[in-house]
Amino acid sequence: MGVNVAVVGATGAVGEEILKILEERNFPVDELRLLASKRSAGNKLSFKGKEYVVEELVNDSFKGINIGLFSAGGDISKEFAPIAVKANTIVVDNTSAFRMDVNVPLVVPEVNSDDIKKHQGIIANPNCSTIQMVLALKPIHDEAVVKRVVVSTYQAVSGAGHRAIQELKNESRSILENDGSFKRDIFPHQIAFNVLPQIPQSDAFLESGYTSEEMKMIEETKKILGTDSIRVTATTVRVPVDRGHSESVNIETERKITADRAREILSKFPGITVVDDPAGQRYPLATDAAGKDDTFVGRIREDNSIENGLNLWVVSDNLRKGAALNAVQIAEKLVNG
Ligand code: NAP
Ligand code: 3JN
Repeated sequence: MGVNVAVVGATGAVGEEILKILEERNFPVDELRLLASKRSAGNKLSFKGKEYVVEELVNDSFKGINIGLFSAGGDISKEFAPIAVKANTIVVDNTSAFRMDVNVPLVVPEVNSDDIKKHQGIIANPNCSTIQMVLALKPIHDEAVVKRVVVSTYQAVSGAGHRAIQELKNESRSILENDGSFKRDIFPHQIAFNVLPQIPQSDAFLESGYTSEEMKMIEETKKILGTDSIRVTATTVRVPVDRGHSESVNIETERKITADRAREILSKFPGITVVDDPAGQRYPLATDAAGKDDTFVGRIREDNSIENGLNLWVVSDNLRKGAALNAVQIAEKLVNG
């Protein structure tokens, strides 16, 4: 039997990717409801060759819906996820609204799929930068116990939605053509031909000097790996890349793990492809990861400045494994067990 699915935020960068992935993976969709704001109500989106009309998200939107895939921002999730749960819809939430709630599992299926069973109506999808990092950390943690992580991210503009992708294109064109027409809307500074050490672009910094994106990586990693003892520090950075987040991950472990052994266990881990051929100048690239499902790991080498240290370069498609694919994989686990 099929599943009745609602996609909340269906017209967004993540929502559109969810539709693509449901179709590609032949998710057993029976009824499909596409929900967004009043602005896009009436627009048409296609799924498996059929056109669907986008509806405005309202309190009644979840009648008869089994699974709701939410990606319309935290405020919308806070308001409508409880309404959906009351209507017997299981919510897979792509926002930060419930990620740190003790009653809400935070899941990367390859890492902690058993946590799904503890859900009380809502399952949270982690932040994109966390997902790709914990995938790489998990096999190393199981082998050598991760003590500390120092991560710097290089995040694509698509992480900030449709309008951010357009802003990078428009600003790049305007600079190249020197036409002076460009007006900034999303990013606080020039993003074209630049690097901004601030994600998200709209929030103020926290009193600690960290951004909320950095705190998400720190807190979510502990929750997914099920330990408070991993110390994480993060610097999250926006780069003028369309799609694909890259991360430099420095790891300190309790036990020694050689680069060869790390290469071996990472290459066996589901959802990871090792691309690590320095002689051939082959390493993970955002342009190669875009459109792919796997998370790519390379530049695997020992950090000789400490006793048990390792450096990795980790790249993944932020809209796929970082958001839509991970959410659909959770939905698949709900359906297939
Ligand atoms: P986006 O391209 O700007 O799309 C936003 C979506 O939310 C659109 O479908 C929009 O509908 C809908 N929306 C906005 N206000 C709404 C309202 N009042 N009622 C119903 N729908 C509304 O953004 P995006 O990149 O897809 O991201 C959306 C959200 O997903 C983010 O805010 C974030 O919480 C989450 N996200 C998570 C990750 C992750 O790391 N897991 C990554 C990226 C994003 P309209 O077309 O009607 O405006
Ligand atoms: O900017 C990125 O690369 C990822 C952005 C994720 C994001 C954007 C707006 C709101 C989130 C998130 O998933 O943490 C949120 C949010 O839900 O807080």
